[in-house]
Amino acid sequence: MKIFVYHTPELVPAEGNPDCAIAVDILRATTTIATALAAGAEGVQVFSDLDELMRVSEAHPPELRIRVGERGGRTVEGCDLGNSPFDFTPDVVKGKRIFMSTTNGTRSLQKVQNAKSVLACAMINLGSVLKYLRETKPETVWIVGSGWEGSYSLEDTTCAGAIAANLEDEADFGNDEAVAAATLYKAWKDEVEELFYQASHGKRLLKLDCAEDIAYCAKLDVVDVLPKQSSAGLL
Ligand code: 3SL
Repeated sequence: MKIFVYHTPELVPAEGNPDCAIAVDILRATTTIATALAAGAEGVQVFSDLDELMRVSEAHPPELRIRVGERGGRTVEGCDLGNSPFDFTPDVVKGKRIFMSTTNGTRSLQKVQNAKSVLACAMINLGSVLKYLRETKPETVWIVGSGWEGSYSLEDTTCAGAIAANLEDEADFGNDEAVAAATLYKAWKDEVEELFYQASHGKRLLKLDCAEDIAYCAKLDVVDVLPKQSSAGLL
C-alpha cells in the first residue's frame, strides 16, 4: 500500500487514478456524512453545485429527501438543513436520501469520483476506514483534504495524518505531505480538539457558535460506518 496525501482538491494530480481515494473534511462535511449514515440515512449524494443539487433532488419524493446546503458555515436558504452533525438524528434522517452541497467537502468528494473506491473519512469513523484499508490492501491510496477555498487546513491534515500514522508499519508514504501529516498527527494526537480550535476554520465555526460541533468532530471512533461511493451515492 502506498499512501499519498493531498491537502486540497486542487492539488490532486490531473492524471492517474488511485485504487482508493479518501476524502476528508473534518469540520464538518465528512463528519456529518458519517453521522447521517450511522443515524440511518438511506444514502448521501454530494454536489459541488447547488443548482444541480436542487435539480437532481427534485426527482426524489419530498418526504424521502433532505436537502443540505452550507456556504461559509451557514445554512443555504431553501435547504432543509445546514452542516451541523447534531441535526442528523435518526428521527430526522432515517430512511431518507440526503442531497448535500458544502463549501469544500463535497468538492473534494466529487474530485476523486473516478477512483476505484471512494470513501469519506472523519475522526469519528477513522477505525472503520483503517479496517477497510487493512482488509482490502489497495495498492495506491490518495487521502484528499478539503481545505478552505483552495487553502490548506490543519484539521483535514490531522485526520489524513491519523490514517497515515496508523498504517505506517504496513504502508509506504508516497509523498512528503504524507510524512508531514503523520508527523502532525503524532505530535497532537492527545490534543486533537485543542488543535481544531486553533485552526482557521475552527475559529470561523467558533464565531458561529459551533464549539460543540468542533468537540464532536474531534472525537475518535464514535460511529462504525464506512461511507463508500456507489452508483447511488455514499452508502
Ligand atoms: O467546507 C465544508 O465543506 C464545510 O464542511 C464547512 S462547515 O464546517 O460546514 O462550515
